[in-house]
Amino acid sequence: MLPMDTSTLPAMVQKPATLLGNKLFQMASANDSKWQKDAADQNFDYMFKLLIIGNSSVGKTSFLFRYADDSFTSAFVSTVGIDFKVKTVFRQDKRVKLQIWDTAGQERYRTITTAYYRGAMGFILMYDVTNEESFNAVQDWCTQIKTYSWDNAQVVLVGNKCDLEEERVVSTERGKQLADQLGLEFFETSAKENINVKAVFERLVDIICDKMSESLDSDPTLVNSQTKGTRLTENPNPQNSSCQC
Ligand SMILES: Nc1nc2c(ncn2[C@@H]2O[C@H](COP(=O)(O)OP(=O)(O)O)[C@@H](O)[C@H]2O)c(=O)[nH]1
Ligand SMILES: [Mg+2]
Repeated sequence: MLPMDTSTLPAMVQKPATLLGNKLFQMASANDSKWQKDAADQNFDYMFKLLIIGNSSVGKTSFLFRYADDSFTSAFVSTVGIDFKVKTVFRQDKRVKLQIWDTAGQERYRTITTAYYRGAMGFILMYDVTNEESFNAVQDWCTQIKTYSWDNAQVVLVGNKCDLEEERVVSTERGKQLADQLGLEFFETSAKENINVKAVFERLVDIICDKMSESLDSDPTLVNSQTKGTRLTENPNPQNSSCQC
């Protein structure tokens, strides 16, 4: 059995003071005042770390602000210094705390530090329906997820800016086709008009919860046993990733 490195565990944890998330929680709280504030609310059953990835300017930051704060600004504000936002949702009788990470401009280089992927349980892979290049980059982003994330990470493909119908260059059909090909669920959204934003997060949480129950059904000791915790570590070459790319 490999020694367990809890720093690489996905955030599929129960209360942070308990079980496998303990070390992860302590590490984050040491450096981050936002985290300390939000961590004070320990009234949740699960915490999931989610990432929004995709080319620069597809609308990731806007999407996060729309969901977390219900706000939108048409000014392009380059993402600097924002690490994550926290939001708690109720799904399947569970109070699920979401820690949603934005990419802080790193996406410009199409490579994001592997530390960013560490521990993520879900990804929103976003392109812009008015930008062909962002659509063509989806495959690359998918490969990055497959390479750097936990093998059970769940991914939803999102075509954002669907409010800009006249400027659209990627049809809904092509989006769906690519999603099918990659084995992902698919949504078209508008952070501006608040179309499908909540639906994307809720669906992602649901598929993570379903995946978790499947894992727990097949091995109920998975979450509760520290010794079996090795199975939750990252796998750089996943065999059963939901992402088929
Ligand atoms: N029309 C429209 N514009 C959007 C939408 N989402 C984002 N934008 C705009 O697209 C630009 C880039 O958005 P931003 O969230 O900074 O993209 P990021 O680089 O992926 O974080 C900004 O000018 C936003 O106002 C949307 O759903 N519809
Ligand atoms: Mg941004």
